[in-house]
Amino acid sequence: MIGISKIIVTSALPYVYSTPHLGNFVGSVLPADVYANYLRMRGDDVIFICGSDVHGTAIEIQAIREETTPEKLAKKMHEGIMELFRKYGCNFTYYGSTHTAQNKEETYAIFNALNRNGYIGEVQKELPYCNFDKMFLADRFIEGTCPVCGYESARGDQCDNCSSILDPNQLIEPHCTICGKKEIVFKKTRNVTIKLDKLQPRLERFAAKSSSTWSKNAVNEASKYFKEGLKERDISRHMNWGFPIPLEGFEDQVFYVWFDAPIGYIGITKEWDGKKWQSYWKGKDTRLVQFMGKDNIIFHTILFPAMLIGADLDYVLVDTIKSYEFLNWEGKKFSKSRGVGMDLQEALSVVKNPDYWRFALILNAPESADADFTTDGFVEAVNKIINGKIGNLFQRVFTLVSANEQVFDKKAPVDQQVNDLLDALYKKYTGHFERIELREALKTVVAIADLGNAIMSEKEPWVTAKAAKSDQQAAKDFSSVMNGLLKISYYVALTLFPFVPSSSRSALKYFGIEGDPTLKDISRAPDLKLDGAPKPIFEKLTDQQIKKIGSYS
Ligand code: B3M
Ligand code: ZN
Repeated sequence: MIGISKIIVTSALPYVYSTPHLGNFVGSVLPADVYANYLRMRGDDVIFICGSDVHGTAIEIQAIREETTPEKLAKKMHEGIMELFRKYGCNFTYYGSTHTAQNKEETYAIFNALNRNGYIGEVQKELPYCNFDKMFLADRFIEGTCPVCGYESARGDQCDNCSSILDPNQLIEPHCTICGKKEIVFKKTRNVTIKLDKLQPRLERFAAKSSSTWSKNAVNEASKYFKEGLKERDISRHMNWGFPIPLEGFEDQVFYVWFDAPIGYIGITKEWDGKKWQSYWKGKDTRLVQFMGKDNIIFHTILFPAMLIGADLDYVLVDTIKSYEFLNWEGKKFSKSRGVGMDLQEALSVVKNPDYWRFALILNAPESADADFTTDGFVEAVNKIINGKIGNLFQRVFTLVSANEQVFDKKAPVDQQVNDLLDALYKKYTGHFERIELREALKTVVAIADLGNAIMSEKEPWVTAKAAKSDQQAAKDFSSVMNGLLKISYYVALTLFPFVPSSSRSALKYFGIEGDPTLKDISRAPDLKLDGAPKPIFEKLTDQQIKKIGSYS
C-alpha cells in the first residue's frame, strides 16, 4: 500500500501581548483551521500546528508595566488565548509556545549549524542606550517621532502609522519607553547576524521551484527583496527575555524574536510529540502549508527558508504559502486604543455562537485584497445567509418530511437534473479547496443551499403533500422532490463542516452521522432521523446585539 503523504499546516504564531482581534483571526488561524478540517475530511495525514509567539520586546515592556515577569505574563496570556481559540472551535493538533526546552534545542541546533556552515557573522553598531536604566534599548524600548510621517509614537524598528522601516537613530526626540526619559546616548556594540546575502543564490533557486504554490502577494514581495539584494541582518538583541545567544562574547544578548519564532513551528511539533515530530519535519514527502497575514511574508519566504537551507539539517521547506491581506473594520484599521474593531473575547461576549463569526469572516476573507468588516455585512451573513438560506432550508425540509411521513417514500428517485447540478457544485467545492480558495468554497456551499431553496419555491412540495393523500402520482412527485431536497440539505450539512464544525455536526445528526464526517460520507444516501420536531440550528441576531457590534467603530 502506498502511504498517504504527510501534511503540516501552520498558522502564524500569535503574539501574546494582546488578545488577537477578528482581523488577526481571519488572516491566519481561522483559514488554517478550515483548511486543516478539510484535509482531515479528505483523509490526509495532517497535523495542524500553532501556538504563542512569546518572545520580543513588546511582552517585556508589558511585563514591566504590569510589574510582573515576561515569563509569567506570557504564560497567562498564552493560556487565555488558547482557551479562546478552543471556544471558537479551532482544532489544533497542538497549540504550543516558543518558550520551551524543545524550541530552545531546535533554535540552538539551527543556529549552530548555520555558524558551522559559515552563515553567521557579526556587525559593529551604534545602538541606543538609556543612561537612566543602564541598558540598550531594542526595538520597542525606544520611541520617538517618525522622520517620514511625523507620527509621534514611532518605534525603534518601524513606524506603525506609515509602515516605514526605521533605524533608532532616525527617530526625532526619542525617549525610553521604560522610564520615559530622554537620556539616550548611542553606544558602540556588536550584534550577531545571519548572512542572507551569501544565502541568496540558494534561496532564489528554492523560491523558483516552490513559489508556484504561493499567494501572489508573497511571490511579489519575495522577488522585490531578491531584486534589491538580500542584506546581512542582525539576529541578536540586547535584552533579557528570550533565548541567550550561545556564542562567546554574546551571552548577554538573546535571539531576535523573528529568529526563534518560525523555528517555533518545529519546536511546537516536538513539544506535541517527542518522537513523531521527526516523521513530519524530516519526512521526504511532507508538504508544509503555511497561513499568515501579509505583514509576515518576508519572514516566511526569506528568513525562515534561509535559516533552514543554510543549516542543511534536512528540515522540510515551505511548499504552499497562503498569505492574507488585511481586514479593516468599517473602513478603519483595527485599534484597541481608538476602540475600533472587536477582539476574539469581545466578539464572543456579544454573539456567543462562534460559528456566526467563523462563517461571516470567511465569507468576507481578505483573500486577494483588503476586505472591510461592516456591521451590515455581518447581519446579512448571519440573518440572511446562514440563518435565512441555510437554516431555513434545513428547517423546511425536515419539517415537511416529518409532517408527511405517511405519504413519503424514501426510495423515490431523485430527479437526474438535481443529481447533475449537485455533482457539479460538489466538484466546484472540492476544486476551490484544492486551490485553498476558502471564500469561494464557502460561497459554493451557499450556492448548494440556493439550489434547494429554488426547488422549494418552484415545486411547492407542501401543495403536492396535500394532494398526495388521495393521489398516487402526487405522492410520487412529493417523495421525489423531497428526496432531492434531503440530498441537497445533506450536502450542505456536510460541506459546511470545515467552516462551522459545530453547526455542521448538529445538522448531520439529523442524518444519523455522529462524530466528524469525511468526504467519503457524501456518497451515503441521506437518511433522515428525526426524533420529534426538528429544532432550528441557527437563529437571527437581535437588535441589541447588532447595536452593540456597531458601537465598536
Ligand atoms: N507573531 C507576528 C504576528 O502575530 C508573529 C508571527 C510569528 S509566525 C512565526 O503577526
Ligand atoms: Zn530609560
